[in-house]
Amino acid sequence: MHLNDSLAARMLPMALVTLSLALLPASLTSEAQAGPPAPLQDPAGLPKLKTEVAYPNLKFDRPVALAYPEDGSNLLFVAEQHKATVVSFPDERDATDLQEFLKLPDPINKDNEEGLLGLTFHPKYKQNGEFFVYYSAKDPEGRRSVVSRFKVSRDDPRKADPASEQRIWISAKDPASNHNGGCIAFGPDGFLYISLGDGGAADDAIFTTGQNPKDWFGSILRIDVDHPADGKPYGIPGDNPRLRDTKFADWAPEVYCIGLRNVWKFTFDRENGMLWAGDVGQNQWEMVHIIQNGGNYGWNIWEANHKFGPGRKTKVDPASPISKPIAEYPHGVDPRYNPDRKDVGQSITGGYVYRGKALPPLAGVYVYGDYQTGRIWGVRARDGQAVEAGELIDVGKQKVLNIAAFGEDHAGEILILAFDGRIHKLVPAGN
Ligand SMILES: [Ca+2]
Ligand SMILES: [Ca+2]
Repeated sequence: MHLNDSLAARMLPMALVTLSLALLPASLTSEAQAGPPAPLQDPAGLPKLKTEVAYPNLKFDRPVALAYPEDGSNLLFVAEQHKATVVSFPDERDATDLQEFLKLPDPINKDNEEGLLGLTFHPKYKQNGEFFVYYSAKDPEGRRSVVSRFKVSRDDPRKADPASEQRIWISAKDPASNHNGGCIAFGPDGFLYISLGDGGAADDAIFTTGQNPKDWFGSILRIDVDHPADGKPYGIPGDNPRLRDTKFADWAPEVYCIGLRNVWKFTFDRENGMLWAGDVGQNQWEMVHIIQNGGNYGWNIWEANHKFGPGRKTKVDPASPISKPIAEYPHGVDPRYNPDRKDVGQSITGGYVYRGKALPPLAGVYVYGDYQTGRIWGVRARDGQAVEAGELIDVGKQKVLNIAAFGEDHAGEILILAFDGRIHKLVPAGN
């Protein structure tokens, strides 16, 4: 599921032309740095794009998640991180009808990576009115992450019923305010997926959880919210690792995969159901993974394709060998990036595989970005391997967006939620 050495060897020297540094495995990085500058602004096969404001009349406060129900309405819903509200509006360029749908009834923590972080609608929302949120609860018991089920009100589709809250999943106590993951989404299997980071601080030192499958931290979890079992508000899908193979006997039943540092965003490809995750690295590398049931993505032994020093004594979980990312990018300054903006990035924001209609050359490309620098990249996978990759927009030519999240509208067009309070979209760059 990653760019292996044999593929890279076959593609060199073309790799330097068609693949960005972001795709080169560690063994080739030094070679690449010795070669000619890679045209990272002009990757073959990918379109040149720019961003523009998608809904000029609407502003949001720290928008961090966008979702909508399959109920025949044309509404989009946005989670505002620190206001702890979900707002909705009609998906029309000139929309002005922005309404509060939900205000979280319980107090939340509001550090940089805390708040209302995740939002998703039940696949049968039209029938059952259920939706789910992920938030950083400020409980008397201490700091922890919560996934709650709410219902829409009986008499107004634009209002949720705050009294309907049912907490269905609560993390263990979490001493640090960062690395909480916070993304939730239903897979094509109808199960709810939850990302939870390594707890926080540096080096995975608090919980040493990356390679420990017995706890929930450092993982994506998968639960069945429709079939509570064993005294819990949810059931365990029968093909979760723990239940499907005795080699996963040590894994917590909810754990779907391990070895992740902090998956702030993951999404499912609406065409083929593949699960893509942007995993935030520590001080040097950011990475994109294609996630598999039972997968191990290496933290804290690896940071993307690079051995991570503080994790050198960590043992790989014996049930699952480490998979490498399909794409990575470095922190700091890289001279091969365009002359106006050489800083690459510091914090990945995972996006979506494009399945819209407005940008045909982008079809099938996974689009992701960096919160700090506003760069936006694309990677196209074939048979689980990267075949095209590079930057999609020229950040030297436009305002830098602090990209908190990507979204996907009803038609599959990609939206960008930025901390300028706007939702942006991708359009052709023109000449
Ligand atoms: Ca934390
Ligand atoms: Ca763990």
